[in-house]
Amino acid sequence: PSYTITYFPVRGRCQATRMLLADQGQTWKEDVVTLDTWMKGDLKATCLYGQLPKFTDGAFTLYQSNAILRYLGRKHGLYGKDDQERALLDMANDGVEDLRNKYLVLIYQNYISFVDYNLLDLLLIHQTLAPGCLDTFPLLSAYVARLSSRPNLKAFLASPQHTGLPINGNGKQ
Ligand code: GTS
Repeated sequence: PSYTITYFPVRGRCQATRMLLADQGQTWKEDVVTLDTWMKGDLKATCLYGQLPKFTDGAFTLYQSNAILRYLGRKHGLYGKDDQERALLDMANDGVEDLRNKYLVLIYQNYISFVDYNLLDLLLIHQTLAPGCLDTFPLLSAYVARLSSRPNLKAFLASPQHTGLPINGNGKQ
């Protein structure tokens, strides 16, 4: 296939593209990027906005999930028949984007409970005991990365209050 999707191992912002391609009888290649690979930073540095998804059609490269959808919409006759229809489709898609952003805030930012701190603590301990132990668990890895990047928590995890304390009292860790 000439199409390649480069993205994390989630549905995320790529599933609409995948659904479009599948429904239109297209094939594509998946270039799956693990969190570990992403964290190395080399790929991020090459991405126009420092983010995924990246989409290629042969030698042509695109970023931004909605630009990808629009490109495929144009290419596969899914983008209306005149300027007014296209304007209405753009309006509807912008509405979907507004909803998606609300959903992303719900999923990635607002849901937090005391259980999250407890689970994060234990997962971080696991990573100390066995670095890489979450590598084959993309959802858990993403969870740890997401929680650890909350600004206040990120600062705390980098502070001596966290890094300066042993995990256990008997010296094992
Ligand atoms: N507006 C962009 C789009 O629609 O493609 C947003 C892309 C984006 O937020 N990418 C996230 C990312 O690359 C991953 S996801 O939210 O789509 O799952 N995050 C990693 C980083 O380093 O920013």
